[in-house]
Amino acid sequence: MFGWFGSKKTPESTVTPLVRKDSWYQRLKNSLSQTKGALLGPFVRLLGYKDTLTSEHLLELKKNLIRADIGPQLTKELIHLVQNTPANDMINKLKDHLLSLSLQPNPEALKNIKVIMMVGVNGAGKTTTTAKLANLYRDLNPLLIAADTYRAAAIEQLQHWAKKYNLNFFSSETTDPAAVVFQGMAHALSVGNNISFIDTSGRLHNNKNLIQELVKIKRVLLKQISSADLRVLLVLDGSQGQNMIEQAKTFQQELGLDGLVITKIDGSSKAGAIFEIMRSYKLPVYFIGCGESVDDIDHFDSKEFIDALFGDE
Ligand SMILES: Nc1nc2c(ncn2[C@@H]2O[C@H](COP(=O)(O)OP(=O)(O)O)[C@@H](O)[C@H]2O)c(=O)[nH]1
Ligand SMILES: [Mg+2]
Repeated sequence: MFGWFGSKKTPESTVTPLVRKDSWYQRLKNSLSQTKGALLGPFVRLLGYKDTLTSEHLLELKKNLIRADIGPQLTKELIHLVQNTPANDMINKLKDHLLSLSLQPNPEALKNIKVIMMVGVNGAGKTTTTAKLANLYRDLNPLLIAADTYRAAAIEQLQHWAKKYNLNFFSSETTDPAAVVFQGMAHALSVGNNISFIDTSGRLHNNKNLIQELVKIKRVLLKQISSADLRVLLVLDGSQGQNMIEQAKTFQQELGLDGLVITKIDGSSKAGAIFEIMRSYKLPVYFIGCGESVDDIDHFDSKEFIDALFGDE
């Protein structure tokens, strides 16, 4: 099982902008339909065009915002914002405010990335996302590094994706994940993989010793590449709602994060929580995952996300 496979050829290291799939917006809309349903409950459709929102409307809206897991603080803020607002203005006001809280990486900064390290709790979607991203960046001759040494099954899971989608793959018999990463990066640098994606094992965010292992991996990586080339991304299961906030807090404090990946926004009505996380921790969302297939991922575009959430009609 251990070893590597893949191409030795080094393509030109020009970073080509990723081609947006036409169907992505539609998929995003479908995936967010449950959160949208929670957010815009039936009363919204019943509102007369120019009605000023009454206290009953505001109460309904408040329930909806809580249902979509927007969180108590932001709910309060949004309700305050739309008081005395005609109904036809309400959605635009909500959208504008959420847009003002949203953070996404600067496209220029994206071009520097040489290594993306995934961290997060068990089951958040790290391994799946690692593979999806390598596929998304396949023009850059990416390398997958299997550093979840706790479970042989995790290495096999990543290897399976690599074989299926013809992606370069590295694993090692070493059980120390930092050593695997060091070897993997040395391999990537010698072979000429322009970007590497590192899968790590799941940590309970409250297990400080395990998080220290991630700190060690990061330290080892920074001996091989500069911090400008590294992104440490916390993978969050979007169906976890407000629980994501606590995870972001600990990983940010203990490890230091560059951004977030939100997975499983399909099948969840709690995607609203991501706004509070962006605001509280000043962390941009890099990618959004909306399914189990290899192409169910794309860059986070806050305007597109909010349009998909509220409807762009
Ligand atoms: N519906 C859905 N399932 C996902 C998504 N991302 C991952 N999963 C599933 O979530 C489960 C856990 O994913 P995995 O990548 O193994 O999580 P890890 O423990 O963090 O590595 C798997 O069954 C994945 O297929 C997503 O965006 N949508
Ligand atoms: Mg995994």
